[in-house]
Amino acid sequence: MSGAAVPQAALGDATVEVTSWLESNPELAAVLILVVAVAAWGATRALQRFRRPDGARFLAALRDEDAVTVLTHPNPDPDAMGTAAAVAHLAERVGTDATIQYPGEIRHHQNRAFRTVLDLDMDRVRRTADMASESVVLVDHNRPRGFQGARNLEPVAVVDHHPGNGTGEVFTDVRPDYGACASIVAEYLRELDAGFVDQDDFVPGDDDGDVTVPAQVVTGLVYGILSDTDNLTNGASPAEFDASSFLYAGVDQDALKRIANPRVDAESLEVKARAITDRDVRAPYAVSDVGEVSNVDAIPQAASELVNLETVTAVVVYGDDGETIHMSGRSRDDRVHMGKALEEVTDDIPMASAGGHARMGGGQIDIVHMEGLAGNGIDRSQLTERLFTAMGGEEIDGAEPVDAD
Ligand SMILES: [Mn+2]
Repeated sequence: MSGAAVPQAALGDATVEVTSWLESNPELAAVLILVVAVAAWGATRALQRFRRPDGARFLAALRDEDAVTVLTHPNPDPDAMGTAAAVAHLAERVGTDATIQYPGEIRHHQNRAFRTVLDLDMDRVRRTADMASESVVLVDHNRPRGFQGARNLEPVAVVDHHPGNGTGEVFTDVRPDYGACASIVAEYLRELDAGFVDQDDFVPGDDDGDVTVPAQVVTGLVYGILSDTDNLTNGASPAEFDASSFLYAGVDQDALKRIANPRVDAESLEVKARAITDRDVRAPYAVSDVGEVSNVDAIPQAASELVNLETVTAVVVYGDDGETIHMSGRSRDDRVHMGKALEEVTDDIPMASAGGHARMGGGQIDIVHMEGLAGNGIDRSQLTERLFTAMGGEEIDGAEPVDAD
């Protein structure tokens, strides 16, 4: 108890000492007060900046650049493309040139339909030098990948919903608890009090300081949310529902319908038909060689179709583009780990790659290497045999290496 009184007295002494020192040094006291005031002002500013909503901070980060490249991951899906379109729109809105770019390929007819219906301008990049600008904004991923120089690229901003610790130099917003990246950008729009306008009524730069968003961009965000969450049934957080509800008023319902139900091109149908008629069924497994196709995306689609046939529980469909055999496997059979089965089939073939999950797998085999440079490889019918063997869980005899002499 008495211990408490001692520091009290000491503190009192100290106060008296400081006060008398300040009285005898008035100039220093003035400087001290100024320093304290500036520090307090700085701290308040920092706090304001810290508290400024993410949408405003993101917009400010974009405004600071002359031009940005909005970069998606290597195989852009609707969430990546929709987010990229919205970010590019916000950048242009604050006078910053924006180009949407992607490494890799836009695969799957849904993704291509998405790009077409929303009329998205996107360029492919193969190396850092292909970037439209020095400043890069990453969307839907937080570490650059899939092009030459990716490892050394330092993005200026990152907006993503995947786990990872990639950051942007100026702005980072990674929310792994979100089901779609589009929901994050939708939140920015809401914070910025964005208004929605019909596509035809949208005039760039004619918005008197308000953020207006054309229906095309809004529709892209909604479809991004729907496609990343299986129509809000898988991995959706409250943010996806909130964002959908907020964006609803600005959606082009017609465009949304067209993206969700793209017309299947004739070849995809033909390849599916071929996969079914030419299938080799050894119940409960099936293998189908669809021969040469101009669009290899039709192969996984055919595999998804074939595995639904009665009596079939695991299936591999393969075809080629003239140089490379593309294999796609599906399994609804717990005994068949499709990724491992395909891996095993290609194990001793040079330059081949294959893998995947238990229910879904894929692989590519260079035809020349499969047949063997010295004619000591395997042909297509032997590949089919191997596929059945692997699905059946048996060991595969490697191709006998034959001496060239
Ligand atoms: Mn995503």
